[in-house]
Amino acid sequence: MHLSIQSLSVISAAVKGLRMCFLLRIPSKAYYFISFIVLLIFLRTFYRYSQDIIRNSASTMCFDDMELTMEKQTNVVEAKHRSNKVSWSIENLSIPNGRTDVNCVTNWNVPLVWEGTFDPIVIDAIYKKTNPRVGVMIFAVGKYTGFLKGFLETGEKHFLTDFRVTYYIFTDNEKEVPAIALGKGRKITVLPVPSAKRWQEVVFGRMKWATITIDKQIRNEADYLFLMDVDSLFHNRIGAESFSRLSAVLHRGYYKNTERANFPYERHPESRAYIPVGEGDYYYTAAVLGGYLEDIYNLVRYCYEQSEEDSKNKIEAVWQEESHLNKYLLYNKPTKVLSPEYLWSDYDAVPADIKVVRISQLKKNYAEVRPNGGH
Ligand code: UD2
Repeated sequence: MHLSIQSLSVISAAVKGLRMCFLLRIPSKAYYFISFIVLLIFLRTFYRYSQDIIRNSASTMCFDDMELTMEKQTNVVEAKHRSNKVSWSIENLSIPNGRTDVNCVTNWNVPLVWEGTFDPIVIDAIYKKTNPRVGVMIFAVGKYTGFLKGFLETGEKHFLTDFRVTYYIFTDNEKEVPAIALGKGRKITVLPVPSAKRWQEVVFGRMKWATITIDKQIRNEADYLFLMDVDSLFHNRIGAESFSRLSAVLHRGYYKNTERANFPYERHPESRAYIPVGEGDYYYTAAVLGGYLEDIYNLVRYCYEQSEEDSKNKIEAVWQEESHLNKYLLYNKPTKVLSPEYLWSDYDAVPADIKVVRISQLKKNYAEVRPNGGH
């Protein structure tokens, strides 16, 4: 009990007065009067004391509330300053709601990444600590140089924006590589490759030139490496959730309504890309791939060597390098599978399970952009 000094002195004075009356045998009327006054003083003191308690507890509550509001505001400010300004701590870890409408894990128990299954701020902050060097290999041969501007400009807005990124542009026409304003820590390296008479040469050639160039140069310059089609635009954030030893993207055309037996794998046993009916988990696109440099190296070298073997036997797999890629991924399982959010297409309507389109393949006039036309 914390009675004020003033209250205590008033009470003790009243008690003293009462005792005096009692000792001096003052007439009973005066005695009752003084008792009444003492009672009043006591009640008043009690009242003031209880008011103090209420005020004190109220002010403690206000302070707590204020702290909570400040904490919330800090979180809001931090959310606004996401990406490289992020300083997350154990207090502001959020728990993603997860998804129940789609499968978020593969049969071999690696993540299948969808919007809603990770916290973009936290995951970027975790990987940012190691400040990885990211390489992106893109081929722009012949008319495909026309896609570079859109790819690079939107990549600068959405692709691993606070990370160190080098775009390796393989092209037969260096002059057509546009000058794009790049963010801090980001650059373009142009690598010459021969022109092609057939588009098939280019798509197979990606595996060959990627293998050669990793050996010659990129191995010393990147930790993570991506391989992407150039005829696409980034529409939404792609961040560190895409990182793993080997990350592959589900092809939008076959991720939910296609029986495994109907996947467009190479079904001719003569091809090195052959996958028998009854095997295979998913059908992956060759248009977006990523992983540790050495894992991507093993993959591109495998696809290059296998397609060379096919070529010696005058075989071209049904979906070119994508067929060999699917064969490789059947026996070398991806350590992360990315949903078709990571490559959708302007040709197709966006279904309800695709909450975010991160990259979308552009519609193109095949006859116009490919050296030998064709679909
Ligand atoms: C599909 C695949 C693609 C590849 C191809 C093989 C998707 C979204 N894409 O795309 O990854 O497996 O089939 O058939 O599933 N390129 C040039 N110059 C050319 C031709 C191609 O630079 O003359 C490059 C360019 O980076 C392009 C990529 O190769 O983005 C793939 O070629 P495509 O886009 O013509 O192949 P497409 O649309 O059939």
